Amino acid sequence: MSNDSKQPSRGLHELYGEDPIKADELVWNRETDPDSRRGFLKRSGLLAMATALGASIPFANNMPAGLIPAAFAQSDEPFSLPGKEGLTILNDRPINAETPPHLLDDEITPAKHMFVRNNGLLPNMKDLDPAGWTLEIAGESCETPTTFTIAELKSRFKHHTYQLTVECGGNGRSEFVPAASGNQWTTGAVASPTFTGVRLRDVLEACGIKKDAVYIGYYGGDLHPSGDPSKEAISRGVPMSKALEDETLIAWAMNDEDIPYLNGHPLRLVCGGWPASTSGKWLKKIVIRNKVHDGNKMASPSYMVPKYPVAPGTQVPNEDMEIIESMPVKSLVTFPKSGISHKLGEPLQVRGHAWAGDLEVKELFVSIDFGASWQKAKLKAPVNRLAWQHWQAELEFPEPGYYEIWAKAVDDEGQAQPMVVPGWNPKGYLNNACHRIAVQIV
Ligand SMILES: Nc1nc2c(c(=O)[nH]1)N[C@H]1C(S)=C(S)[C@@H](COP(=O)(O)O)O[C@H]1N2
Ligand SMILES: [Mo]
Repeated sequence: MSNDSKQPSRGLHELYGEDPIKADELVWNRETDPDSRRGFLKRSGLLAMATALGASIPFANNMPAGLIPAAFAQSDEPFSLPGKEGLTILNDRPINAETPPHLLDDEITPAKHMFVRNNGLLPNMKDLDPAGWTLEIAGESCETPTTFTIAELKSRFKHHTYQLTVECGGNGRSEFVPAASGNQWTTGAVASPTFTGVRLRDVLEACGIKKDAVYIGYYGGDLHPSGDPSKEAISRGVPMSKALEDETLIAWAMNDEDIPYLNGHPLRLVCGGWPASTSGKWLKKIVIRNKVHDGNKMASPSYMVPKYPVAPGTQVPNEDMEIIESMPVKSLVTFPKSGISHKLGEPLQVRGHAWAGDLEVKELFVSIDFGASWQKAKLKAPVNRLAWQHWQAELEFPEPGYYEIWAKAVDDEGQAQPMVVPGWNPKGYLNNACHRIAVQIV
């Protein structure tokens, strides 16, 4: 196949002419450009866009600010984002980019292939100095509010490393009909790198958890898209039971290196297995709450689904929505890349990963006949709780032609992935339908 990541990247970078885009240009410059209606494409005039498209844009006046022409968005053309390789851009304001399935083939997701999901204006890189960074622990259910430097966190508490699967609650949204608004994630808003840090539990216990504590909430160093400093881009949280789990970390490293800028450097919360919106980036503050945290994007319908099944397109009253907790069972086919040709008579090795929120995946099945029959794949145990699991199978095909390889995971409570898009919901969360890839047998 022609499109591996070693190829010179084409596509979006052409919008910028000769100059490669630099990381700090991705940052909204609040001082010099407070009212700018554009994000990191500010250098790209319409002329540049038209040149890159090879055509003029007759209705250019109607284009919303910051819109990426569909000719670039959601193609599998690699584009350049600092520290990232081969991601597909979905939105430039704020920056959101997902990973094509074949680039998630590694057992541990490399930093360059981890998706990026932002709700607001990125913090300025110069404000992210780990030496000056502090984390405040407070809230009405905290006995002794305390502020820690990263050095203090490192010296006072035991370090832990876990591989943790983080998936955006909206991963798979693009398949819902009628469409839900928001980033049209296909399958790539998921990753499973290792994170190193201290247990949230150890830090909270050192600050004293009052008996009435029910929830924690986080605050990050990014800003609400309006730029209004009194509002947060996002401030979500988890119940105490999840906060106090062994694997819930305040992390400063990912895959033994600094966490990438776009993924929350220098400190982030990681709540594996839950919607990644609970894993606060650029972590500044954690509050211990005596009620369900009420930060931005905790209110219905954000990150909520109906309490009962609804027909597609139903208007669901806010009070009938509930907060998403553990993510559902899901899997990916990460090898081969969809669209390859393969020779008849030679067995085809296929592989991928499977995960199931707080649960473990028990079985993984593959089908080459649109789900009429299923073959059991080899499935490995997770390296630790909340890490994704690797599966592998060898397939044989009866005759030349077009085939799809489908993968279906089953969790340890017996829940399987559906073959079609499940449970329509107003915001398009929790699509865990089977992943499919195409193969030509020749
Ligand atoms: N401070 C902050 N934390 C955040 C977000 C954000 O916009 N700001 N987005 C959340 C959402 S919705 C997701 S899916 C994950 C994405 O993490 P990533 O960008 O490192 O992949 O971060 C979460 N934490
Ligand atoms: Mo998300």
